[in-house]
Amino acid sequence: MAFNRTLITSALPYANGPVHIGHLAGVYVPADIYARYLRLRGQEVLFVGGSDEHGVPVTIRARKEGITTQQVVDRYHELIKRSFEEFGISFDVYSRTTSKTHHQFAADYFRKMYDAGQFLEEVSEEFYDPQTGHFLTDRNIRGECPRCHAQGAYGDQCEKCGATLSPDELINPYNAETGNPLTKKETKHWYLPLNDYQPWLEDWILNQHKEWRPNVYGQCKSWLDGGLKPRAVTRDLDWGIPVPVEGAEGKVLYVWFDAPIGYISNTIELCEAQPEKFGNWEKWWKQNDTRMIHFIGKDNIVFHCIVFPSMLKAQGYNLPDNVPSNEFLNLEGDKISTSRNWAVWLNEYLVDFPGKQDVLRYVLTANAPETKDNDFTWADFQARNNNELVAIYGNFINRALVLTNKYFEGRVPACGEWTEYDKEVMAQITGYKSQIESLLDDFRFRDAQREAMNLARIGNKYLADTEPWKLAKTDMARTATVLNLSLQIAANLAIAFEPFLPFSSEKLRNMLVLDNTIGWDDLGRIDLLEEGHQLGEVSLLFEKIEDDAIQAQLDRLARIKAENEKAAQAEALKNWQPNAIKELTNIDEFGKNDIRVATVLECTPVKKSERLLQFKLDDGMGGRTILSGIAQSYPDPSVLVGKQVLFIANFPPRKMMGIESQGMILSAEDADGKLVVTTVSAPVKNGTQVG
Ligand code: B3M
Ligand code: ZN
Repeated sequence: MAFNRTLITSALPYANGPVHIGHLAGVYVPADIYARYLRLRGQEVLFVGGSDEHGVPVTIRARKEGITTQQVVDRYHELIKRSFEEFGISFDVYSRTTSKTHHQFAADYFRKMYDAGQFLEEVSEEFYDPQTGHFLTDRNIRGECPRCHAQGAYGDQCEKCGATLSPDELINPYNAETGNPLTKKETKHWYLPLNDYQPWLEDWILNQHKEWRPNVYGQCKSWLDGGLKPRAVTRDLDWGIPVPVEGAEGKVLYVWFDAPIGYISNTIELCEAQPEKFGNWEKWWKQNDTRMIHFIGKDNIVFHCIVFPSMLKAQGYNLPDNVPSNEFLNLEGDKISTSRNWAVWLNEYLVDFPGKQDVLRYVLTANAPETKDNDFTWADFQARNNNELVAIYGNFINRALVLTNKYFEGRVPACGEWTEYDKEVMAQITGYKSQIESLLDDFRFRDAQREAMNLARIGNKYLADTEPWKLAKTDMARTATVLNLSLQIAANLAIAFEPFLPFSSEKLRNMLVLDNTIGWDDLGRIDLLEEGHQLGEVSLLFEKIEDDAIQAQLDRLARIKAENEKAAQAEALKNWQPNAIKELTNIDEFGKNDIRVATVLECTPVKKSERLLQFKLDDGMGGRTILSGIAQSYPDPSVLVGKQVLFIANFPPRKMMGIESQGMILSAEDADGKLVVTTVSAPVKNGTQVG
C-alpha cells in the first residue's frame, strides 16, 4: 500500500500536573523526531497533540489543590502546552478535550455507535455513597486490604503489600474522600462488546502487524489470548462529556472513550482553521492513502491497539499502521510519580538549565526506553552532555569554524585534491543518510541518533588526524582542503541532527549561513558549502555542565525522598490500627512468664550479625546475657546503657552466634516500624517481678 501522507498522534497527557521527562522520553520526543524527519523528507504530515482533561485524575487534583476541576485543567493545559512549545515539540495542533468541537464530536461519535446498535446496555451493581449520592470506582474507594489487612488500601491496589485489587475485594470499603461507608446500587451503563471484535483483531494484529514492536505485539497477544470482554464506555461521574442518550442523566463518557476521539476532534479543529494547508479532516482519517501512527507509553497499549481500533473499525475510520510504544523511564532508580513529586518537571528544568532543551532531548533519546525500562540519572545526563555533545559534536564544530576564521577570515576555503584518507572519510559520510533513514523508518530513534553522533565522531577524528593547526605552518593548500571538508561535514551534521536537536541545528545553520533550501535530501553531499562562502558568527554549540549544577539536582531529589518518607510514615500512622485482642487467658497462664526488671550494663552489636545486640544486664541475681534481634533499630546501642528494661527470665537458654542468650528483652514497634526496647521510667530494684 502506498501512502501519501502520515497522521502522527501522541498520547494526550492528563491535565492534572505538569509534564516531566518520562512523558518526553516515552512519547513526545520520539513523536517529534518522527514528525520532523518526515517533514524534512518533504512528506505531508499532520502531528496531533492535546490535553486529556476528563477522567478521575483531574478531579482528584482539584480536590487536593482545593480548586475547581475547570481551574485545574485550565492551569495545566496552559503549562503543558507551553512546555511542549519550549522543548520544540512541533505539533500542528495542540488542543484540549474540553473544547466545544471535541465535546460535540465525541458525543456524536457515541450517538452514531449507539444508533447503529454497536453497544450493549447493562445494569450492574456499583459502589455508591448514599450520603453524597455518588458512585465511586477504583482509587476513590478505600478499605482494608484482603491480603495484608493494611487499612487504607485503594480499590485498584494496596500500596502496603503491592497487591492488585478490585474494589469488590476490599474489606469495609469506604469513600476515600469522605470516609463514608459504601453500599451497592444498581446503575445502567453502555459497553463496547470487544468480544465481537476479537476474531477481527486477532487477524489484524497477530497476522497483519507482526512488525509492531515486540512489547506492543506481546501485550496485544496476551490480551487476545485472555479473551476480550465487553468494556463499559460510560461512567457515573459529574466531570466529562454527558452521555447523549435518554435515560443517561448524571452519566458521562468514560475518559478512555472520549480521549482518543480527541485525536480526531483536534484534527478537525486544525483543518477548519487552516483548510488551505491541511485540507479536509476526513482526508486524514478516512482516506486509505493516509497512514496513521500512534506514539504512546506502554500503559496505553490496550486502548490504542484494541479498544480505539474497534471504535474506529465500527465507524469506518482508518486504523493505525503502527503504534510505537515505549517502556517506562525511571528517575535515579525509582519509578517516576506525579503524586510523589518524583520527577524532573520540564518547566523546572528550564529554570535550572535555560536554553538547554536539546541537551535533555539528546539524553532522553540516547537513553530512550524503547525496548525496556530505563533509568535517567543526573550523572549520565552530565556525562552525555560533557563527553558527547560538548567533547565530540560541539568540539568538532568549534574547531572547524574557529580555524576557518583564523586562517581564511571565515570564508570556506578551496578544496584541493582529496587524499586516500579524505576519500575514505567522505565515503563514510555519504553512507550515513540511508543508515539513519532506515533506523528512523523503523522507529529506532536511539540508534538513529547514535549514528548522527557517529557522524560527528568521524568529523572530530578527521580533524584530530589531519591536524590543520600544524599543517597551516607548512601547507596552506592542504589546510584549506581539510577545513573545506570539515565544514562540509559540519553542514551534514546540521541536517542529520535536525530531527533530534532542532535548536542546535538551527544555531549551527546560522553559524554556517546554510542556505534554507538545503535539507534532508542533501544529507551526504560533500559540496554543501561553496568555496568563498562567508560563515557567520561563531559561538559554542554546547556548554559544559559543572558538578555543582548536578549536585543541586541530586540534593533536590534527596529532599523530596525525605519528604515522601515522612509523608508515608504519617499516612501509615493515620491508618494504623492495633492488632485484634488475642484469645482469652488468665492470671495463672500469665503468671507462668517470669517478667523482671534489669539495668543494662553493656549493649554492643554481635560481631558478624546484622540483627543481634548483646545485652549485659544487672538482674539483681548476679547478672545475665541476653541477645536481642533489634540491631537495625539502634545504630548506636550504647544509648541503652543505664536504662532499666523488662525481660523474660524463665525462657530456656539459647545459643546464637556462639553466645548463650538467657531470656528475652521486651520491645515494641514504634511509629516508624522500628523495634524499641520497653523501659521502666521510675527506678525499680533490679530483679523485681512484673505482674
Ligand atoms: N491521558 C493516559 C496517560 O496520560 C491518557 C492518554 C490518553 S491518549 C488518548 O497515560
Ligand atoms: Zn495489602
